[in-house]
Amino acid sequence: MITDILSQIKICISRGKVDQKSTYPSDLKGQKGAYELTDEALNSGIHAKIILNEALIPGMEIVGNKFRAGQIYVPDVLIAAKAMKSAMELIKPYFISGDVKYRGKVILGTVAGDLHDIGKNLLKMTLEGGGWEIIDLGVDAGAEKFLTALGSGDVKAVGLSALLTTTMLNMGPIAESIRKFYPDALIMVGGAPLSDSFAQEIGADFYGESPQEALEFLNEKIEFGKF
Ligand code: B12
Repeated sequence: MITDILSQIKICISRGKVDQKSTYPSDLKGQKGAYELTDEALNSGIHAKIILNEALIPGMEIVGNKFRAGQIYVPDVLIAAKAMKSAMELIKPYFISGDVKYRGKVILGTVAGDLHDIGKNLLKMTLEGGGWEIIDLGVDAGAEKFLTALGSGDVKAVGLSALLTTTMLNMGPIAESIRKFYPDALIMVGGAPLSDSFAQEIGADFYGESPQEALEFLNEKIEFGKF
């Protein structure tokens, strides 16, 4: 049954069961992981997009919700991200082959001075999973890096991430430069110390607590013809 394999994949992502070899979590030892199950699902003819939307993204959503509620910790988030990554490796060729069409390009980076990239990487996976092509600037990206990437053309949105109360202050000048040279690009900001009011203060178009919210925001923009 399609729904069985999808819910098994979802469990593997949310519990951080990467593949059959992985010994974590101990109660799933020896069982197939996200990697094998995703492979099986693809081979049985389930569309890559369905696996993404109904298993992988919901799996990471569970992780994000539990992390925010303090029910799991950073190592749990990291192992779940690893499981997601292993499944995404199998899904990616379907994007590249055009089987699943990209909705547009989005630039992501943690802002100047900030090396915390776990949240940004989760955002990347979620948006990629949702059909967006990501230009990943990595960590410690200043205005110049963002502007150079925007120069590659046809970028719909830019996502800035910061985890430090000091580095979040670098978002304002970066957002200002983007506005000046690329007024049509949407600016999304996120990271633990941020808030809606801070986002408004620096003129960002969107602030989200979770990658899923950012995905919904972008998809809505497409539906309402902003792009
Ligand atoms: C892991 C970690 C590190 C790792 C980072 C490894 C890595 N590759 O990311 C290391 C060890 C390198 C590190 C270093 C430091 N850290 Co640190 N670190 C953390 C820790 C434990 C977890 C952060 C994390 O990954 N959270 C999990 C992710 C999933 O959450 P997230 O990033 O918020 O992302 C979510 C959302 O915010 C959202 N999101 C994120 N970005 C975006 C962007 C957009 C556009 C959208 C829509 C959404 C979105 O989506 C994500 C998923 O839901 C926190 C404490 C904590 N428990 O939070 C401290 C913490 C962030 N670190 C802190 C500090 C002080 C430091 C250091 C200065 C320590 C030092 N003295 O050297 C250095 C600074 C390094 C630097 N220049 O950046 C402080 C920050 C305090 C402050 N008020 O600024 C914290 C809060 C710890 C503390 N309680 O003091 N750190």
